Amino acid sequence: MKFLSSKLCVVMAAVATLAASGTAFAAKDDVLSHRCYTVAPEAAERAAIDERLSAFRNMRKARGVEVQRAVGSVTIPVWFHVIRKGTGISNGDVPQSQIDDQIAVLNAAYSSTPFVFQLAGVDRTTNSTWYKMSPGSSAEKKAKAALRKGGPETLNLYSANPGLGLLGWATFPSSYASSPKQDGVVVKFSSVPGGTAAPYNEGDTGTHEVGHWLGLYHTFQGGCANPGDSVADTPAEASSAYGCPVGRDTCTSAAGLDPITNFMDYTDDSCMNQFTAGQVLRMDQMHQQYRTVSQPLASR
Ligand SMILES: [Ca+2]
Ligand SMILES: [Ca+2]
Ligand SMILES: [Zn+2]
Repeated sequence: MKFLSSKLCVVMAAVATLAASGTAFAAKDDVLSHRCYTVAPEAAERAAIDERLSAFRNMRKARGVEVQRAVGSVTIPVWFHVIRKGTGISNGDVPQSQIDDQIAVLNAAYSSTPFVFQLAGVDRTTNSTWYKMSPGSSAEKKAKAALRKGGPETLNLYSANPGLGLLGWATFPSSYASSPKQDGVVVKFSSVPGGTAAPYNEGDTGTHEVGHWLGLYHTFQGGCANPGDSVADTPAEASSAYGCPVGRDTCTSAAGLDPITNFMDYTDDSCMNQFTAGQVLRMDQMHQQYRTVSQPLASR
């Protein structure tokens, strides 16, 4: 997840507690301290997911099958659910032009990946409670249960106005099996291209949250310690970066400067502009493992 204004890097356990408790979350209302509330799985589950990906990679290599699918070879259908409190852009009624621009931003950001995003449909729901939904709230559960379309392969993108300076949050591919109806991405309505959430109004909240939806963690996941974000070619980073702090190096014992231009950090939209090859490979494998409706692992 991403938040509008931010000084703190939230420990994931604390995030889980907040997300699980609407009351605790609401009590944070005046802090405006975070940009993203996507909750990474616990270490043991992260390790199990990485083992599964590793087994998949090795099996494909042993069979001489291409491990990574070709650029642009996988179309992801996108349902865009506008949750508004009334008509007009100030009520969260994102116009079709901004929805089209958001899809274009996704396709540009993922142009080095197998994925192409194709708008399948748009619906508009007026509900002032859902409009303010926060991560883990009953409003979120109800909205998604009512609106979600498709299976694990379909990206359901909700726009709303969560407050708390919150820009967005997402679910991981591995969560689909246990919570299919909650699967998807939520973004603040004004974070779409041309929205009012500057400096987060170029649509990269969507890019970042879809990265989670395809199995990426934050670049600062795990801080300076291995396995960090489980991607080898993103330099380790001790904490989230904001603005665009060129030259930042929070893990001096680990090679490389902090990956501040990576879509999975917390920097300004104008600062983030890349996924690494390792992230692209991970997203491709996560998608094949958890979001394709084909055969189980053993038969591929
Ligand atoms: Ca890394
Ligand atoms: Ca470093
Ligand atoms: Zn995030």
